[in-house]
Amino acid sequence: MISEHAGQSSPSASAEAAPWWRGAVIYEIYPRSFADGSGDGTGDLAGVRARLPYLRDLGIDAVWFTPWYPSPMADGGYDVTDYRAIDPGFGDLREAELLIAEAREMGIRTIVDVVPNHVSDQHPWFHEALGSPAGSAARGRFWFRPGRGADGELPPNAWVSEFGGPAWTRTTDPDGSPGEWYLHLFAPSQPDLNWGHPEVREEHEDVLRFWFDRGVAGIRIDSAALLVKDPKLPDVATLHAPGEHPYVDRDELQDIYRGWRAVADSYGDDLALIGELWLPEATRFARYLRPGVLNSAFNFDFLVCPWDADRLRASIQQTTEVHAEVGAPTTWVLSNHDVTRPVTRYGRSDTSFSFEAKRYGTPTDLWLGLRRARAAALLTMALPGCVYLYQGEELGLPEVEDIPPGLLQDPMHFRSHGVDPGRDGCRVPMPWSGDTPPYGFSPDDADDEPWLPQPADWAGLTVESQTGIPTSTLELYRAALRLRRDLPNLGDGPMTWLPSAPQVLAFARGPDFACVVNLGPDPVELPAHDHVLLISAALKGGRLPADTAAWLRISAPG
Ligand code: TEU
Repeated sequence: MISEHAGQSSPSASAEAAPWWRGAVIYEIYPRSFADGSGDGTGDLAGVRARLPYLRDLGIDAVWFTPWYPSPMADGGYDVTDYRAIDPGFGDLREAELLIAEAREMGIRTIVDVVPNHVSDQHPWFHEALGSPAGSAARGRFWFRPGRGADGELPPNAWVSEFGGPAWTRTTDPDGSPGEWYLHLFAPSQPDLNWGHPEVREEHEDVLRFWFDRGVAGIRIDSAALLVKDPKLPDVATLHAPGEHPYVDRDELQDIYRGWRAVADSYGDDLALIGELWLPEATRFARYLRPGVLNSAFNFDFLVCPWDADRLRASIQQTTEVHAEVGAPTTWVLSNHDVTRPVTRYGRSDTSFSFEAKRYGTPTDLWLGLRRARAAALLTMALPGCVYLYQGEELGLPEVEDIPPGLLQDPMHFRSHGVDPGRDGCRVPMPWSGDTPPYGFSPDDADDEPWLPQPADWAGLTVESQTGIPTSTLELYRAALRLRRDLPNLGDGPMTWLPSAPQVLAFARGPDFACVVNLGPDPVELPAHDHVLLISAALKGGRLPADTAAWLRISAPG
């Protein structure tokens, strides 16, 4: 049973009784790149433990670790060989337990990432399957099928991997002849599990218990809409009725997650199940957030929005409505370990995000991008519900776009035949201090360089160099998070749109707080207010300039 930690401050004072996950600020840690305690150039749990005071002082409520389990790292840890252990490069289980407990002492909850769609091709189950004949029970945990064509030389269907290329790879039988094919919606080193197999279901429910027993407060569910496949494995059509796509958002998922809910609820009522659901249709998305299923999900609709007032307003409005219908808290996400850093994205002519559009050599104005990213941060932190921050976002890090090709790691890059720069650019190790790489990421006497090279011009972006500088992005985040904790109407709760010019977003939280964001080219008048609580860039002649957000104390009516 998880007990409420005494020192835990409520994410929203207006909601003392509301569960923590309705209004939390959740900080995503990509363990490889957060802090390196051992000096081998890769981040680890010792590094995170040493930086816990930084996270506490930043003012977050929880950390989400992307997978920290043993993994060949073919997809940055999303290729897991053992869900009940820690990758030796990161530490060990004992250290994870210490970390979870120490974080909790500081008022920080821990969320772990569970990857149920697939395992590593080095997972014992897959080894067993490869060593077993066609039709065997061991192969039944995955999707093995004979090929099409005279000699089975064609994949069983035309599904395309999320990383590009075919979603099937052919195996070789023990005698050296070509064998069956297996399904992988991601890289070939990530074979998909068959969720129709009872052992797959039992195994995952047991993995949840394993981590809940160690004090974690929530689970982030990777690729949560993809687990279930139509067993007939039909080709994908142009249009599918809701729930009838062969592998996206199938209705059987609801029952799987109801099972997970029951496991979580057996520990009390404050464990969070958070879905990574990339779904275009808001009402289908919201079905996962009904009572008895998941608690919350990442709001990718908001994340992919361009820097455009109408589009953002529409996304915020729709998000708020569909979540209210099912009683779930809204979430707001600007970045994560998969997408282009906002400072870079908002500095381009196309400020939306899509995996397909990523290209080398896209012209970027980083000054403009940073200005907008800072305004977007204040917008996000003022909206109702939960906020997800990705490590380095609080430093205003840009995407690193000049990683030497030989050092790139991301399968998305390689499977696009080098057309897509991949996701390494948002995974570059954090700069903490000093003037040159590794910027305090590794100890001074480290043997190895960071696993991805850090830019030579990041001295001004380190935690050390931004600390105490009132205009720095780090201090903007610190101030915003402090206010978010102190002001009773931020976090979970209602919002009210205020009248504004078309290119301005303005809304109130409670009777005396307003957030105003100017996305247009010209300065605008601020609404009547007592004083400015926080602002992402200086006022211009008393007006709110372009690409700037302000938090205002307004007078309560009457
Ligand atoms: O990402 C999943 C993901 O991005 C896709 O499911 C998404 O739907 C698709 O690319 C959109 O076209 C998660 C992790 O966040 C990512 O790092 C992993 O590589 C991936 O799962 C596989 O585990």
